[in-house]
Amino acid sequence: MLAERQAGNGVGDAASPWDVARVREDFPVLAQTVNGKPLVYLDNAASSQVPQVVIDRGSRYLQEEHSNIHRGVHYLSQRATTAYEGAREKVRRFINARESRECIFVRGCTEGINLVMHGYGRKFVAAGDEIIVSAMEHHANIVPWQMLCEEKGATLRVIPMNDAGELLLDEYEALLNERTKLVCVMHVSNALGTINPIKEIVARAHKQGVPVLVDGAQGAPHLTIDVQDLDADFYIISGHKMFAPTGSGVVYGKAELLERMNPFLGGGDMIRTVTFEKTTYAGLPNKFEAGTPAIASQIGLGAAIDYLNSLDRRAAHAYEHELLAYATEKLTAIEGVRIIGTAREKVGALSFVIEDVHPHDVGTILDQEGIAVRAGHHCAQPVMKRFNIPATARASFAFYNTKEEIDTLASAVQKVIEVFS
Ligand code: C6P
Repeated sequence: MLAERQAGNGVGDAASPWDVARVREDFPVLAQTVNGKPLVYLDNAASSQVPQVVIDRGSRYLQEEHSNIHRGVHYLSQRATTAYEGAREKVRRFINARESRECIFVRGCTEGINLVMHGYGRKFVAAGDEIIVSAMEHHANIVPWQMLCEEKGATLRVIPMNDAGELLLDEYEALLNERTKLVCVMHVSNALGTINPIKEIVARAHKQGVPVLVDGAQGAPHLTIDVQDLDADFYIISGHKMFAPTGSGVVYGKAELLERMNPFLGGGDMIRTVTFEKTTYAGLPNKFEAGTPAIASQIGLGAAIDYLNSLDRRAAHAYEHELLAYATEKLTAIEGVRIIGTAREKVGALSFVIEDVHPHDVGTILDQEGIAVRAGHHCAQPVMKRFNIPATARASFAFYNTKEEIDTLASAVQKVIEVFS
C-alpha cells in the first residue's frame, strides 16, 4: 500500500494542502504548447525542470561572477569561489552530512559511481572478492562494478527481486560473506519506482563490516535524505533530476573512507605539491575535484536546494505520493495496460506496457498529444529481462504535475489502444 510507509524511508506524511498552480508558475518551461497541445511533462526521472530562481542564479553568475575558482586572488575569482563553496555547504545541510568536505562535486551520478569505483574499488577490491549489486540497478551502478570485477578477478553478486519489484532481503543476507567488499544499491528504482529499505540494507552490510554505496539519483528528488541516519558510506546524487542544471552532482562519502581512497582524476586543483618525482594530493574535497569544475551548474544546484527548502517539502512528498496513487488507479483501470513495478513502497515513476503495442509507439503517440514520457529500457536492461519485456513506457512525476495531466495521460493511453485495436 502506498499509504503504508516504512519507517526511515524519508517520505513525508504531511496532509497540508499543496498549491500546485502556484508552484507551476515557478517553472517557465511548463507554460508552453507541444504539437499544439499544452505540454504535459512526465519525464522527470530522466531530467526534472528548472525553476526561474535557479535560471536567474545561473545568469547572475555568468553576468557578474564568471571566473575560475580556488585560483585567483582577484575579486571575481573570490566571488565565484564563495558561491561554489556556498553551494557545497547547502548540499551538506540538505543531506545532513557531518562536514562539507564529505560532499564532492561531480557531473552526475554516473561520474560519481565511477569515482568510487576508481578511488575505492581499485584500491580495496582484489581477486576472489565479491561486490553485491541489486537486480534493479541502473547500468550506472552495474557496469563500473563489472569493469572492476573483470580487472581484479572479483565476482559480482546480485540481490534478486520478486514479481512486484521488491528486493528479497533474506537472499541479500545470504549473499553477504567475508569476501564481500562493497554493496551497491539504488535508493529508488528509476524503472520500477520501488523505494528500497536502504537503512535496513546498510545495517545488514555493516554487521559484516561491509560499506554501502547508495545510488541516490531517484531518491534525492523525492525523499528527505539524511545520510547520517541512513548510515550510508557513499550517497550519489545527480542535480539535473532535482531541479538543477545538468553537469551538477554530488558524491557524499564518509570522510574516513574518502581519505583512504585514491584520487579519481589527476590534474590541477587536486594536488598539494608536484615534482617530476612525486605528487602529493590536496585534502578533501579538492583531492577528488581535478581541473575546472562545472562551477555554474554546481552553484545552480545550491540554488535548487534553496528553492526546495523554500517549499513545504513534506507536503510536496505527500502530494507526489497522491499523484502516483492516482495515476496507478487511472492506468490500472484501462484494459490492456499492465503496470510494471507494483512494490508496496513506491515513488516517482510509473512504468507500464500496453498489450500488443511497442512502448516506443506509445511514446511517439503520446508526444503527438504533447505528453513527454520515456519509452525504452531506462538503462536497466536486467530489469526488462527480469519481467520478460523489451521495454516500458514510463510516466514519472514531480510536485508540479497535476491530476488533470494524469487524466490527459490516461485519455491518450486509451487513444493508443484504439489506434492499435
Ligand atoms: N536515469 C532515467 O531516465 P546520470 O545520467 O549520470 O545523471 O544518472 C545516471 C543514473 C543513475 N542511477 C539512476 C537510478 C538513474 O535513474 C540514473 C539516470 C535516467 O531513468 C537517465 S538513463
